Amino acid sequence: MINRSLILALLAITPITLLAEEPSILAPVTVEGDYLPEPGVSQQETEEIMGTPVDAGDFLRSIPGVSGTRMGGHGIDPIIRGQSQNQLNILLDGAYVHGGCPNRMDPPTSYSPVETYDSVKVIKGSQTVRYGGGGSGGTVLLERKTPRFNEGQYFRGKMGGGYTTNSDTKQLFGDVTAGNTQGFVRGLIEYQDADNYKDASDHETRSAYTTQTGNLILGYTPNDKTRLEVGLEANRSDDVLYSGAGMDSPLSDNDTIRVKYKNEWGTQAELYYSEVDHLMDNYSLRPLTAPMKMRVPSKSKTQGGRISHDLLMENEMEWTLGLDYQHNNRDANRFVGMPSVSNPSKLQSIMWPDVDLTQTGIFAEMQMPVRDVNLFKVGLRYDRVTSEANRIAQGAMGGMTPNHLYQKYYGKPADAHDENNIGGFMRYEHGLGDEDGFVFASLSRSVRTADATERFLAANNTVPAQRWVGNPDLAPEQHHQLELGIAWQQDRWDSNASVYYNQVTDYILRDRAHAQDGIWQNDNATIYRNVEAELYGFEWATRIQLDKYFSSSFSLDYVHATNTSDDRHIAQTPPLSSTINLEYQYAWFRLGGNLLISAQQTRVDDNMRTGSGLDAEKTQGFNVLDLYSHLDINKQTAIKLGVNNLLDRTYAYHVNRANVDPFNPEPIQVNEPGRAYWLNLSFTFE
Ligand SMILES: [Cu+2]
Repeated sequence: MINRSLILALLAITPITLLAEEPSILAPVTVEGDYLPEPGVSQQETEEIMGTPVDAGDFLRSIPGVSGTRMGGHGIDPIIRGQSQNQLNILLDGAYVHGGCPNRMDPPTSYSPVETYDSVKVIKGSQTVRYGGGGSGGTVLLERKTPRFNEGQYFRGKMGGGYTTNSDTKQLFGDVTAGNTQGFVRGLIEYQDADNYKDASDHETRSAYTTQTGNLILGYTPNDKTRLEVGLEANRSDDVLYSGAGMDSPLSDNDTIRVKYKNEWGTQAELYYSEVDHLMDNYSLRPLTAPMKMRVPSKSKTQGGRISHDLLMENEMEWTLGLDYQHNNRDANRFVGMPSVSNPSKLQSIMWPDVDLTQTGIFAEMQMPVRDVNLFKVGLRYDRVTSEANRIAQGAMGGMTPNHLYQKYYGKPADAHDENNIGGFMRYEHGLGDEDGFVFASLSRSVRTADATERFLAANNTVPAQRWVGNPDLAPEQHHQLELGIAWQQDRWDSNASVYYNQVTDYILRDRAHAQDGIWQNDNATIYRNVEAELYGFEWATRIQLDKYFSSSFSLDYVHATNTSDDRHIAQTPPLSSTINLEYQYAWFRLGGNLLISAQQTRVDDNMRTGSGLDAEKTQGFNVLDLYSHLDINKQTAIKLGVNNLLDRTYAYHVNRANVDPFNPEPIQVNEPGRAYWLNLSFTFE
């Protein structure tokens, strides 16, 4: 359960912070309304969603510059600026939910049906230190913002559903809030059921899933600026099929509890506890083709909190001071059995040997105007990180312990590990005189620690290439980034662009053991090691209002990633890609087309004998056209209708998953769905 001492400690801090800071407070700072689109920042209201995204990862891929890997129908894992997994800080309504699958069948975004959130904010790169250490690639905030009821208002709600052909996806959701000015009760539910889809070559792809979400939020809102919320959320994913993996997942259950508080003096506190139970096997949802049955039950528990305080000083200097804490525990076992047994029970590997990872941080951010038109921002954070694994000496099949594996591949057993990490950023925005726009330069350092998989994974196998072993001695990844950008706006045209250069010390590279000292040159076990790396790229987005009815937008993004220690390409780097959009809007009607163009990717690391073999291959470019429409029938009812992959192209994103199926370790690119028509209906009431 939730660590009681943590809650008490955080609660104890609240009044002290208040007392200490109260005299200098003028008002809490809020930024709202129309403002210049900031380079690298996008905020989307989930009302604007077109079609039925499978999960938040699927939705994020529709944002220019965000890519994602697909292993099946569900659980798309996002990539921003060539960075993924723990290089991104992903918060689900303030909470960290670290998935339960050692093979990332369930990234955090798989527990977040977008319809149950109010907005999705993506901050690319390192522009804030508020949401935890690391986040070198970016921060994704899925947010629920229940508005306070006005006098005489007691009820609001929205219900809807959707259908997508091809995968025969059926979706229903409901969002109902009741209360008054003093408080509210909000209930959110979502249900989705999908069959396998066919790619455009008419090949059926194992991608079916069923997901259900229920959410109850109780809020106390004594005035506009004070609120206390308690949220209980349950997510259930059942019978999720993965064509890109050697196993499927009969169940993934996530429960999350959140407590949030903010007051009129600018203090905010959030506490959360999330628990994931995940199960995957290679026989209950597919015919057994492997020589042995395999079953991997696993668990991930995360608890944490954040308390921060905003101050506006008399010289318009705005400060945010805060403290955060996060503890994650992960445990996973792989059991095997003969094809004749019903429930494999022989412990073959301790995949996650009861791993504890604790991060405690303090942070400060400040921004101040300089001569009215310029802005200076600075942030600094310190994190204390400790990690240890508790089952490293326990024997699995053949008496093999996790420690034996660490010893074999890194020359020593695991030890408790700690880090003291310092990160921060500095950013200067220079207003462009009369024109509405600015240029900026920023420098940042972000430090991300290795996760349970990178540090302690211990999957054994008699065939070396099918072993997968974490490195207990990994140093944290240190990103040093320089970013230059511009944003400007004229009456019909706005545009923003940025270029960045990221020099990474101790980049955590997933590789093969042949490069390790003292390891047989043909041992291709999956290992992790620190290398030097260099990532650079650019993003450009522009939108133009052509006339009263037509608007168009264009985006272009690119990242170039190199392991400079070995002069090798970094695997899983998305290619140059672009989106072109044209939209017509007339009062209650909107019609648009979206073209995604992806270039070929030839900078790959696709050979496990000489490199990591994590890329499936060099990938051809593709382009895909989607059409959408939105019709407001009346104030309450909206219909959306569209078609994805109109030209029925057979294609797969370059980025793919690594297949850790011991019987078939080759990475597989999973084709995207062929042409699919979709319909959404929603009904709003008050
Ligand atoms: Cu799994």
